Amino acid sequence: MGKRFDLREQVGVVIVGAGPAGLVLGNLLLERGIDCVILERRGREAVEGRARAGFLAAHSVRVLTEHGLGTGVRERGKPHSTCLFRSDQGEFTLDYGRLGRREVHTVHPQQELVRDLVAEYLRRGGELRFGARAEEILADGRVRVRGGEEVRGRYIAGCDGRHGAARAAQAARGVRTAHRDHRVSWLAVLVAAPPSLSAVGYALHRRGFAGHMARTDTVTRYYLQCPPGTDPADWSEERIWAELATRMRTGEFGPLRQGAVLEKTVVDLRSDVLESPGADRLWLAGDAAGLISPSAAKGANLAVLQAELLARALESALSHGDEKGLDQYAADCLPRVWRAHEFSHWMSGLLHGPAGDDAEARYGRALQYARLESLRTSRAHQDFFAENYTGI
Ligand code: RFL
Repeated sequence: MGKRFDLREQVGVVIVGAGPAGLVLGNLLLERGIDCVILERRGREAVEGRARAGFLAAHSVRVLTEHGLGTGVRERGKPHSTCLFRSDQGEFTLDYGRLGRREVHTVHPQQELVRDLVAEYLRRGGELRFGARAEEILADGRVRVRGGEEVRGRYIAGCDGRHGAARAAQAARGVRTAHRDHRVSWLAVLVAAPPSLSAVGYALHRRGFAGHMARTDTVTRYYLQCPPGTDPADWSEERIWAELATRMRTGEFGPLRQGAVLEKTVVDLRSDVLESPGADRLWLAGDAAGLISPSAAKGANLAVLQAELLARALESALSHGDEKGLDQYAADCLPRVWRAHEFSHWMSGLLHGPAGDDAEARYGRALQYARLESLRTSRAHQDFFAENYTGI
């Protein structure tokens, strides 16, 4: 697909993984005249059909636009700037677009972004091999692909997510990971119905958190907090709508627009960060370098940011022989990543109260409601929220 390199030759950069990180990186490298090849273990249809994120930060949109990748986002994306919080204390909206740096999100489903990026990468003449699973990444720049083939790169960009070969290679080198299991899971549901609210909806409830997020005019994402280990098959459509109605207090605030459930998966809220996103020939970006729980919708945005920084560093290494930029990549990434994690963790504390009714659970829930009340009433808290929610 696209231009074919003789893969026994060395290419500038072998990118492993065709998610947002790998595809943005590939496009940026081609724009800079650097040859690269993307290896993706799945087929094209699976890659382009995988519904995950939807909220692009202003910085991500800027990166896409500045590098000729913003047509789809501009044409089909919708600006978004309001959150709505519900609890037994009532509801309030937070127009974060009018606070902080006045930055807003653009709602553009991840699978559409991926489709745009694949098309543009191929249009630019890039080589993208679907169904090519990297089995092992070797220190000398070779990547062993399932089926026995080897691909060689001056550099390898590990953009293959949390369970990919790049992480395994980093672990084998002794790179450590900082990790938090939030001990919370979400049933993530995609429904064929228009959004029910004009805002992102966050509902706090004794039975657990429920969330509402627009995706397109005809598709909406809902979340229901559920115990870790939940089997999505235990959640029938009736049960999903009944639970959403309870937690989103539709009796008080009005019904949800219902439609067929297109997809339901359980996401365990976990976060981790590799203490180093790379060295020598192997550099990681996106979920491969660190996984962030989806509570603040940061994952895809961090992937775009890291791809942008890594493209710049790889360009100076390959075009000017200057590898200092690659060390700088680590130094530039980690503080931003940690700030995103800190806010994501803060959001998780806001959205998830402890279960049960013992003294510790009651204490934890009271803190959760105090945080919500600060957000409702304090301009300083609202500014903190706006800056961190939209920033990256
Ligand atoms: P991806 O998207 O997982 O892509 C990695 C790619 O690598 C391939 N791969 C391999 N290829 C070759 N060889 C191997 N050995 C390979 N191993 C894996 C995979 O098939 C895949 O195509 O990682 P990337 O590019 O780092 O992008 C990260 C984002 O996808 C992720 O952070 C976000 O989706 C997280 N996320 C959200 N982020 C946001 O910014 N805003 C949101 O609103 C948002 N909502 C979400 C989310 C994640 C969710 N889930 C399912 C965890 C909602 C959900 C439900």
